[in-house]
Amino acid sequence: MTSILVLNGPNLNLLGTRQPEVYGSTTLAEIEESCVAHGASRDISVSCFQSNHEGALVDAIHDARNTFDGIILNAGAYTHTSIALMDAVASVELPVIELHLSNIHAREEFRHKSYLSKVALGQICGFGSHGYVLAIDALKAHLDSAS
Ligand code: CA2
Repeated sequence: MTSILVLNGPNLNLLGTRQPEVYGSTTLAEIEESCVAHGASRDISVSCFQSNHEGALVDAIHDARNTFDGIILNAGAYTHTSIALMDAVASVELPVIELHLSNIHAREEFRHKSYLSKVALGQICGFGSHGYVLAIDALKAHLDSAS
């Protein structure tokens, strides 16, 4: 069975409580439930983890190597700053889809740069919480075509 980790970074635990005009009104718990349910309907095991700490996200990426077939990563603001996360993604040699709720390219200039894009399989952004489901399907299709 395909196994996917959905990994969320800093401040995403606040989803649904503030800035709904930017990030929507769906909570992280609801997003995680929909990811698990969507995966189950397609014979994909989905596990979810969120942390506000860069090192914990690096550890989760390292630990994924022996457990998961791929990762969906919304690294939040670390997307734009973290060479450590970029190096972690490059080191595990798992397919990683970079995910953003908002269209980072249509926002402030500092959000246009992503260290993760250099090492990710691809990027999905601008589709709100639906992006996670799109990413699960894209990752599954990639894994099926690679096997
Ligand atoms: O659009 C995305 O998913 C982002 O990764 C979200 C990050 C932002 O720094 C990235 O540029 C794009 C911010 C997440 C903050 O989430 C909040 C949720 C509710 C209230 C406040 C912040």
